[in-house]
This record gives sequence, C-alpha cells and structure tokens, in this order.
Amino acid sequence: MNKSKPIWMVLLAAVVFWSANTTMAGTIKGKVKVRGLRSPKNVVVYIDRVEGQFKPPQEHAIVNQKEMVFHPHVLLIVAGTTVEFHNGDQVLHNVFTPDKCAEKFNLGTWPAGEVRSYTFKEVDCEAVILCNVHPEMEAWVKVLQNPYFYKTDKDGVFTIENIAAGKYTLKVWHKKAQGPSQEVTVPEKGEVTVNLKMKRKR
Ligand SMILES: [Cu+2]
Repeated sequence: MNKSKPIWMVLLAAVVFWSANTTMAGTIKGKVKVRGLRSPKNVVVYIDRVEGQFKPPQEHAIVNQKEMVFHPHVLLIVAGTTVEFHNGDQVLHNVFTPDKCAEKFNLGTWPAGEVRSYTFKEVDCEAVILCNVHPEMEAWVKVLQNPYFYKTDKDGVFTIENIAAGKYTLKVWHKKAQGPSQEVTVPEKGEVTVNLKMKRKR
C-alpha cells in the first residue's frame, strides 16, 4: 500500500488547500477629515461588529509612561486583552481610570522597572487612563469586538485589510471629535474606498 497517490488525488488536495486559503476578502481604505482640529491624528476607524468570536492575543499590549507622557496616547485592543502599564521614568507614576467599563481601576503608584496590568473585558469600553501624580497625563484605551481597526496618523489615511466580503458598519472615534458611522460593502477581492468626515465636539 505504499504506492504513490494517483495524480487526481494530489490535484484535488491542492484545490481544496487553495480554496481554503483564498476566502473572499477585501480591503477598506480611505481618509478621515476632521473639521476644527489641527490634524486627524489618532482617529480610530473600526468595523463595529464582525460575526464570530475574536480571541485576544496571547501577548500583552503595553502602555509606557516616559517623560511624563503615556505612550501610546490611544491604544486599540480586542476585548480580553491584558495591558501592561510600565513606568519608564525615574519618578513615581500612578495609573487609574474613572471609567466604569474598566471597573474604575486604580493600579496604584510605582517606580521605574515595575509593571502592573489590567485585562479589559468590556467591548466598546473607552477608558481614559490617568496618573494622579501628574494631572496633565492622559491616555485612552479603546476596547473593540474584532481586530478590524486602524488608528490614523497626521495624514488621516487608513487601511483595514483582509475583511470577509459583506456589509459592515464602519465607525469613527476620536476623543475630541465625532462623525457618523457609515455602511460599507466589502468586495470579494480588491478594495473599497471610503472618505469619512468628523467635526470637533463642542
Ligand atoms: Cu505620572
């Protein structure tokens, strides 16, 4: 029974393998414009809901405090992700949030080299992260249902790749601006371009 497989079996296996690896998926790309802000930096563009369960990554996300600034300023994570808060300064920093969706945690105050963490469980949570030693310090953790998100740079350009073909609701978020959500149809292959407009919140 150790004969080599007939050629049709090899071809069939190849076709099955190929089709399993080419699900119909496309890209959403575009640009965000924000009226009333200096630049569209740190706008979060994301698909509101995608069918299925999205497991958080094994590796932890990191927020550092360096030169009295939280890095990154906006962190995007899938629900269930653990975030490590590092202190990269030679002074004591604290980490807390007043937001209920993150259980109003206060991780305490600690020196450089020490790390404390928190697992964000609630989808759609937008938690402001503060330091009670330095009131000017601020960061945001935005918790999403799925990994189809993008955070813009100064140019406002975004790309979300490898989305299964279908209809979705694309949303935008910025701490100081707001904009309408938009229905988007992702093609089976290739890309759809969407331009998004936001306005500074009053
Ligand atoms: Cu601080």
